[in-house]
Amino acid sequence: MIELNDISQAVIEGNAKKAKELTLIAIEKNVPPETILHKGLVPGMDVVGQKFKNNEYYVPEVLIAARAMNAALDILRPKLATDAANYKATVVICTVKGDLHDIGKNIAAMMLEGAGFRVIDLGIAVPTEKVVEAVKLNKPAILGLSALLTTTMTNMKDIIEALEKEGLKDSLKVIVGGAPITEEFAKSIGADGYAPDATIGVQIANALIQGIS
Ligand code: B1M
Repeated sequence: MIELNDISQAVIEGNAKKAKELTLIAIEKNVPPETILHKGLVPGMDVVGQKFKNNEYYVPEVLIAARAMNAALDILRPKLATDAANYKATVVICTVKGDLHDIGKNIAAMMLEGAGFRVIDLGIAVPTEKVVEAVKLNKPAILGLSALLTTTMTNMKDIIEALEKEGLKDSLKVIVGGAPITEEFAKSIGADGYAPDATIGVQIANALIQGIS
């Protein structure tokens, strides 16, 4: 019997091999991918975050744990994906300039894909001009922005201002997320939605595209 706690533990230990193996076993045993994500992997990363905060873990341990988490997410991604013909709308998503944190952004991207969105993931530390370029090119209904640092969250404002300047802001909705982001901050920079977690991100994206159509 696969224990979701063991999956959490593999992330906490930064054991990518074990995290992947246990995720595969859980899938074979028909544990729903959403359960593996929310009851196995994410709680493991929460513990890592606490340990980092309490100076029990330092950057190398956190990095190793993040690799284990991302390795398991790679296995879950296809299980959550929707078939291309049924896409609801396009989402462009990224972590903003100066910020290397991608776990939350990857989860948000995966959950949106699973909910039927076509997701174009620009990656991490994406310069504002690249975001604007990607919006021009892909004409998404939603732009998802992630920032985990108080020093990089202000780059979200720069992106929204750049979109306004280019006349692109009215054609899409911006959802912001990441640990330091709040509803107030989101409102203050002119974002259309604040997603404290990926599930709420999907709910907001669904609500916003209904408003668009
Ligand atoms: Co960093 N780090 N880190 N780190 N790191 C934090 C963010 C920090 C809070 C830790 C702490 O001190 N307690 C702190 C920031 C402090 C601050 O700004 N006030 C911090 C720091 C200081 C740093 C460095 C500066 C450390 C250093 O070098 N001395 C450095 C900065 C590097 C950089 O970005 N330029 C750094 C580096 C790293 C690692 C590389 C080691 C690693 C990242 C690896 C990776 O991502 N591949 C790392 C990690 C892992 C963390 C913590 C421990 C965990 C973050 C995480 O993955 N959480 C973090 C502590 C914390 O957040 N409590 C910390 C799990 C994830 C599932 O949650 O990302 O919040 P989250 O995503 C959620 C929601 O926010 C939301 O949905 C997600 C899923 O539910 N969401 C969205 C997020 N984005 C969304 C977008 C959407 C929708 C929803 O769009 C539609």
